[in-house]
Amino acid sequence: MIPKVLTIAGTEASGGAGQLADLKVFQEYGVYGLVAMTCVVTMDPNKDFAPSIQELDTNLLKAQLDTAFVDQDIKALKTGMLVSLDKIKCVAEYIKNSKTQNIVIDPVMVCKQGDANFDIASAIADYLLPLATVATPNLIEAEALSGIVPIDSLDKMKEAAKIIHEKGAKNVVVKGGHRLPGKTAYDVFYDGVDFTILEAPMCEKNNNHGAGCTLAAAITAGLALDYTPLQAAQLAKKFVTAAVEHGFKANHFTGHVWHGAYNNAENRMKDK
Ligand code: PXL
Repeated sequence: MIPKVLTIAGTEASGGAGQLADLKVFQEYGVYGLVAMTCVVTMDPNKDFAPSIQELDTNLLKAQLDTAFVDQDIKALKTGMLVSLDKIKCVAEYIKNSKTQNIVIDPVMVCKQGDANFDIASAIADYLLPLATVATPNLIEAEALSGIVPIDSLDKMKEAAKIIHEKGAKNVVVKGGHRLPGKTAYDVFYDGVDFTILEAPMCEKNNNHGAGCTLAAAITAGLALDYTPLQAAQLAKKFVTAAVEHGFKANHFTGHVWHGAYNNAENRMKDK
């Protein structure tokens, strides 16, 4: 049976990040993607592509989760932008009551206007980290979750990973990606005992919108295929590195990763 994999996150209208990235990654991994949408992110071409977030009603999120969990056969799931305290609590309840064992928490902290990021960070720590098979903070999120500020070295990434593990995540991947200076893109994997540094040459081109979501989605799909968390993270690193290397100018404001790069998906249907 093809494993079902669910993303509980926001959609992003330019196509590179959020659930759009997740679903594209799931398809590349050969798993069956489902979506429960929390919000719609749009960018305004008349305001330098400034993003705005429209949150969906929490009852509509619940209805989507009821649909997705109908037979309790979701092999793995991922959370992304959850926007509000209300939704974080709702999603935590559904995860706790589900039979799904492979839970990836991508602690996206952007929230609707009015809520402090601090509230979102502490709600993610309280309600979601204890449920995480793997948590995948980027450096900013890792700073908010660990209190280590700034995280500007591999050692500090390791320290933050330890604290986030102590808050309940069984495994932690701190995504350094392109944010640390130098010629190598580092991520730190920690399972509570050992650290594994994931590395790839830094890509100079900067077409990396969607990279964080892509890495987390790839880990989720890997867990659904029965890779261990470390194996899933290592394969995801290769997958996202290819996606960044083949990133492209998706519009005149942003450069996106190409989610199909690892499998050369652009050639799949040619000459058929
Ligand atoms: O931080 C990545 C991200 C997650 N989810 C949604 C997004 C973005 C970034 O643009 O739009 C919906």
